[in-house]
Amino acid sequence: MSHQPKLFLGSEFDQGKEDFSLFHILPVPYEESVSYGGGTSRGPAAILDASDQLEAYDGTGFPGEEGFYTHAPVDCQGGQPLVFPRITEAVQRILSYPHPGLKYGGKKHTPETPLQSIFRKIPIVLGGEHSITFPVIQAFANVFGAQNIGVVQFDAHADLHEAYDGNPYSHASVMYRINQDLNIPIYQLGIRALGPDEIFYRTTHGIPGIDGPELGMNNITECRLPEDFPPLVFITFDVDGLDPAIMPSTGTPVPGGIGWYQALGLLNSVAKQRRIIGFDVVELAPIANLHAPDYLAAELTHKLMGIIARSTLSNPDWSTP
Ligand SMILES: [Mn+2]
Repeated sequence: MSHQPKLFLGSEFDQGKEDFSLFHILPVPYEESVSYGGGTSRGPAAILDASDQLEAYDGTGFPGEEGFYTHAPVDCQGGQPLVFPRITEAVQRILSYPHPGLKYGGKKHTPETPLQSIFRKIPIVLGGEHSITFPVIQAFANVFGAQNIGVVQFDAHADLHEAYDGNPYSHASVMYRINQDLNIPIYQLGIRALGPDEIFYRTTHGIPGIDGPELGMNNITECRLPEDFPPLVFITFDVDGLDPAIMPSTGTPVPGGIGWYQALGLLNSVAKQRRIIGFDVVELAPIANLHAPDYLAAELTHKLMGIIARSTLSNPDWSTP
C-alpha cells in the first residue's frame, strides 16, 4: 500500500502483516446526520493519535502481539448512498483475509500466533457517527450469515427510530435498520434517552438489555444474554453510553451513563458468553485541548482487543464458521 496511514499504537508496534494481523483497524470518519453537537468525523484520527500514549501492556496481556493492521480511512465523501457500500466493502475485505496472492518481499509468511491461524480477522471500526454500524453489519451478515450474528449495543439512545429528521439512515435509526431490515437480534446496555416510538418498538419486539438507570443505581457489571442469542456477537460501542463526566466529547451527552470499570465488566461478561467477531467505537467528537476522552476511547479500543483475544483463546470450541 502506498498510502501510509496513522497507525494504532504505532509508538509500540510496527504495521502488522496485512493478511495475518488479527486486529484490523478501519477508520471511518463519516459525519452526515449528526443532530446536535458535531465533530465526530474527527473521532478516528483522535483515537489513533491518543493510541500512541497507550502502553503495549493492556493490564493483562499484549494485544499487539496478535498483530495490528491499520487501514487508510474509508473515503467518506459523496453522501450516504456512495459511502455506505464503501464501508461494507472495506469490512468484507478484512473478513476475507488472507487474500490469495498477498506476499511480503516475495516471501510466504506463516502465522505467528494460534489466533492468527485459526480465526478470522477482527475488524475494529473507528467512527464517525453511529449510522456506519449498519453497513458494517451488512458485511458481517454477508460473510457469517445474518442468522448467526447478534449485536450488543452500548449507548445512551436506543437508536430505534424508523427514521429521524426524515432520514432512515440517521444515527438515531441505526439499530432499527439492523434489527428490522437485517433481522439481526440486538441487546442494549445503558439506554436512558428514549422516544415513545422507540419504547413501543422495544416492547412489541421484546428487545432485551439493561437500561442506564438500572445499571447505574445497582452498579451492575455483568449481563446475561438471552439463551437464544446468536453465537457470534458484534459490539457497537457508542461512547455516549458512558457517563458524560468521563466522556463529554460526544454530540448528544446524557447524564447517568456507564462508568469505566462498569463498561469493562460488562464487556468481559459478554466475551465470556459469546465469541466476539468485531466491534466499533463511534460518536467520539473530540474537544480541543481536552485529551482525556480521546485517550479513554483509545484505551477502550485496546482493552476490548485484549478481552476478545483472551476469551477466544480460552474457548477453542468457538470455531470459525
Ligand atoms: Mn447511538
